[in-house]
Amino acid sequence: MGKRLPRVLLKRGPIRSIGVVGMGYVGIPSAMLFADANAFEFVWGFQRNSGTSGYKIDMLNRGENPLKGEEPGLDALIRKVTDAKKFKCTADYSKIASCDAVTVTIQTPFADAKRLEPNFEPLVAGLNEIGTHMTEGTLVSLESTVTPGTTMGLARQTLEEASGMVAGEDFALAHAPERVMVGRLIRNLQEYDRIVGGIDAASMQRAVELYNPLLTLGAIIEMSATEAEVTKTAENAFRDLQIAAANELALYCEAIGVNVYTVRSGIASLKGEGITRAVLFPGAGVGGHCLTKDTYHLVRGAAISGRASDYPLIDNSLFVRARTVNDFMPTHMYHLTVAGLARVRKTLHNARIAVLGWAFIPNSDDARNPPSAAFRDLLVKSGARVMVHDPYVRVDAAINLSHDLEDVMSGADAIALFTGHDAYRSLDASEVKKETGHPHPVAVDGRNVIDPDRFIQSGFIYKGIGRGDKNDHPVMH
Ligand code: SAJ
Repeated sequence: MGKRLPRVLLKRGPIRSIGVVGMGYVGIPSAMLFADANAFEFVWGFQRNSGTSGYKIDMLNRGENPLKGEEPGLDALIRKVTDAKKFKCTADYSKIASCDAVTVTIQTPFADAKRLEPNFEPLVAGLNEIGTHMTEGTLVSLESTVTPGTTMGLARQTLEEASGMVAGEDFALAHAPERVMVGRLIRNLQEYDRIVGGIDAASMQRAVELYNPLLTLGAIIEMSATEAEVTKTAENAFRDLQIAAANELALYCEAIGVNVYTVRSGIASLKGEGITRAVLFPGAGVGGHCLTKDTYHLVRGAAISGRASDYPLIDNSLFVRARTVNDFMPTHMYHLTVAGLARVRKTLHNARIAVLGWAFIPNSDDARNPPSAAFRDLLVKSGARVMVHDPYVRVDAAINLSHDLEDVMSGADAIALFTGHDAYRSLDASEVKKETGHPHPVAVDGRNVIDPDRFIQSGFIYKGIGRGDKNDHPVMH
């Protein structure tokens, strides 16, 4: 650690002004919480004035919330801090010169996940802007989910080249990954423990000074910047792995003709001191913006670290295998649909299939990387006509997405449940059958939301993920 940085930070004094780069699901709530904290005087929200998201600048400056979906407390907080003139959104990155601390909340998608090719372009562009304008003693805190090694590598190099300064000597650098979830952004930022990884002790201390005022129930957990990057990507890789284990168990139970949910609750009964069996839920696949990419960031960290090790790179990684299992589930739903139709001597060619649920999580409009998309592609390739329903996701003619459930189910040879929206839990089997107009429509349940016996009794051909006990039921006439 450089000797100079502690002196530089002492001279700069406490953090008073903060810059948050990237006004998205993470940047907006954190900027508002920083602005609302008594410890700080002012927050700049930085947003590129691009065609797709430039509109957020004026909205935020009018005290309006550009994020879709319900976010408890956020609307009021945006109005409060803009009225109090403690927050302003701008596309003018030169204001970074007045910020004591700058957090970076820019998305880090993959260009090609399977080939471990991330798209760090937006991140590097943001870091260049920061490097160009930041002043001595600034703390830069990278919050985006990145490949382990990025903070000490690409981020540090970009900031040093753009600023002509040295990290750990002239400016502080840390990685403090976000753990927010749609629908509970504010609460997560205040109540979850915050992983803070400084590149050195002085950077760590400065980052703790920045994040402490945000926390109500959460505590700061200190570690190195690279350990923080591994923690974030691994916590999602582990969740993906647990889901994959549940999915493989479901396929197993179908193979031997038993009910995976009975087995699941049997396993969960083994508990007690130090015993855990976190069996998550099998389903039609894993979507969203986190679990679908963070495993590849984790594995890529080992691939680019340059260290010789026994780590089983991408082809043999357990975590990547889990991704393959989860990505197979929409194909399994396709196989169940084909098998269901075959029982009434139908094929997918010209069949009408109703997909119920496009959002990747229940009761949400978030449709990032939805497993239903892979399913729809397979159906279209097989010559089926696909109608999609989702009560939350906006209507989309390109995928025949309608909010009219009756219309979507009308004439359907099969319905496939992809999202566990509450609305689907109350579907009445005889009503649905009437809508389809067929004596033996197929029902494929990817989220365990319908009662198999009710649908079977009504004449449906039922197929459910993990329902080996029901999937070969006799057809009721
Ligand atoms: N899923 C299953 N079975 C399960 C749980 C989820 O198939 O038992 C599927 C969901 O249907 C969805 C996908 O996995 O398609 C992802 O679901 P998720 O609940 O993990 O939601 P995410 O992607 O929003 O994950 C976020 C993560 N949070 C952050 O990255 C900050 C994750 O770490 C959290 O554990 C998760 O929220 C959460 O617990 O809500």
